[in-house]
Amino acid sequence: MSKMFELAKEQYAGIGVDVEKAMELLANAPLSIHCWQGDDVLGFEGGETLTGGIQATGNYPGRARNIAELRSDMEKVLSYVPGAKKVNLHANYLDSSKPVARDELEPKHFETWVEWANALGIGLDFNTTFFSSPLSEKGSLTNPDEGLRAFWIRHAKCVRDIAEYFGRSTGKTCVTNHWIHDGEKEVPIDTVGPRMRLIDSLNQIFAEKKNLEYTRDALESKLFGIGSESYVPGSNEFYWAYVVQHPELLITMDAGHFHPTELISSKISTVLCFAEKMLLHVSRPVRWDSDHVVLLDDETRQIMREVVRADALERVYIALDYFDASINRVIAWTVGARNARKALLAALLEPVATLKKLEAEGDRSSRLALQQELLTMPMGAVWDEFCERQGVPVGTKWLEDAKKYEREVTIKR
Ligand code: RNT
Ligand code: ZN
Repeated sequence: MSKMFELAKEQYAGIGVDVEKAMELLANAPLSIHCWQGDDVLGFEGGETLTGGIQATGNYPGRARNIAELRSDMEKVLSYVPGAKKVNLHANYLDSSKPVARDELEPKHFETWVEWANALGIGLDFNTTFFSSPLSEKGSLTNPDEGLRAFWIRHAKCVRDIAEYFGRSTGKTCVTNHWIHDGEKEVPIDTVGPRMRLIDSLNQIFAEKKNLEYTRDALESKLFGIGSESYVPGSNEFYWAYVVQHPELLITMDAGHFHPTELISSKISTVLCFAEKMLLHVSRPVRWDSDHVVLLDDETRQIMREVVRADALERVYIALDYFDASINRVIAWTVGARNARKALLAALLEPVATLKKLEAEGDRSSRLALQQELLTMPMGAVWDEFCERQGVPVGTKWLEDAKKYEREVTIKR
């Protein structure tokens, strides 16, 4: 144990914070690390373009081109990020030598992922993949063509079966996120029709009840995308209403899916008043849903504070969602994941009971003063100790290793 940590621990104890307890909670709170930062969201169906209103910009060398490369890169990232982890897969990351239609996906196409996850002792999360397909150019679950809409309903059903298999065979609940890119560049005349079709699609997809121990389904809303600037049927109020009517489903809130001045941190407590659980996509929008690497910025910190202050660590699934192709992808991945963890640590190092007491007593001046003092408390020493105990590199050591991996592996691709 470092001297710095000992001193930090004492200083936190002085304001009523149990550092050991905070580190224990941090170690056990799973962080779902998305697979798609490693290959610019392309997946392994052989496609070379990303469509559906999202974009990975940049062409830094070293993109993972196959499953072996992606797993190798992810193993690096996992080794740099302390605490419990899950890996979040998309349905287009199947392992198959032959092409498989998205409505014909089966657990067997993801068997090697389960073996990989089990060898690492981590859980898997999952996602339907509606984007990057010629069959969803005019939409997926809202598609006016009944044949195509039925195709995408079948896709979602396949994904739910695979998710259940993930949960059963890893022993860890698989959280499955559903996001559709459907929407319009201009406001259509009929704004109700697509939404009614979406309701019908969801009703069909979720008609079969799954074992909630193995899998939970979540619906991700969005305000707009590239090419769907004016109208998105799967808006926040749409899914929120649907989820409230179907309490076994969860709402997903992505930090980049609202108006630029709207913050998901301010919405968490409302969701928690009405829903058992929820899913977060921790991301960073810069002027639009740009999916920049997560920083240790005010909003990321506020998101984690809201979760911790509401005592909701067990109720909020925390997943990452960003993709930057303009810098070293392993480093981008790691920076965002470590930042999400650091933000959670900062939240766990708050004297929440004291702050709530001050608030209840009406002492808003002390509440403000204490919060501001907290900002310069020695969290870094606790973070380093946490990394040390979790067996991941301390400080910038991981960066040296990541640069070495770049020189020896990714740059040669
Ligand atoms: C898109 C959504 C969605 C995707 C991933 C790849 O705006 O945020 O979560 O980023 O599914
Ligand atoms: Zn998202």
